[in-house]
Amino acid sequence: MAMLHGLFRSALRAALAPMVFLLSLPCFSQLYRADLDADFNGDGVIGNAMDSPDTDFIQHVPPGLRVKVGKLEELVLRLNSLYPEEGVVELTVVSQPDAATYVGNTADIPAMKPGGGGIRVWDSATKMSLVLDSHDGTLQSASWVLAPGRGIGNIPDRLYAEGTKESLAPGDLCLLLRYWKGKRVIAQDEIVVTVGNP
Ligand SMILES: [Ca+2]
Ligand SMILES: [Ca+2]
Repeated sequence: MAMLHGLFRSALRAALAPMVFLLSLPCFSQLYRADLDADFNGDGVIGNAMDSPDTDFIQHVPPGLRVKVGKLEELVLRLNSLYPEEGVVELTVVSQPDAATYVGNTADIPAMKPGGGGIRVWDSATKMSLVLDSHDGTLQSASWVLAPGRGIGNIPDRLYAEGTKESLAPGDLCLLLRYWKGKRVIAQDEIVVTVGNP
């Protein structure tokens, strides 16, 4: 009986192997993708070889992105979706001493009293419209609903983070980009942020 069991498991593994291989290919693993990037190494360029791809830890480990009080740092949002007119894309800021532990969070994050550094996130380099404010409970999260005629192309591909309050500890801010489908996060990325004085 045990031998039959083993044979069945081996046969099942062999049958599923091509499917697992296909799903691991970049073209399939990118069906849903949420990527948040910035100039982590401070060379003025976003996305060069020295910047972190998603798999690198530089953006997830304090100090992460360094932002100065009163200065803007460009953020790049990249989203891919098999169904670009379904779901909700959400950007949330957390200001807490343990902000870096929010990396990988897939639960709802309630508005909370800020306990770390401060940032605002603007829609443009000219600060036309405020998207997030870590120290305003009504602006700690922003979301974009995807619907027919309002797909991923309507979500900003660039935003601008401005330091408003110096960090109390490295990485006490976290920006979370999450792509929800129903109650499930299907793609996400995060940036840990430290605010310093100029
Ligand atoms: Ca990234
Ligand atoms: Ca760079």
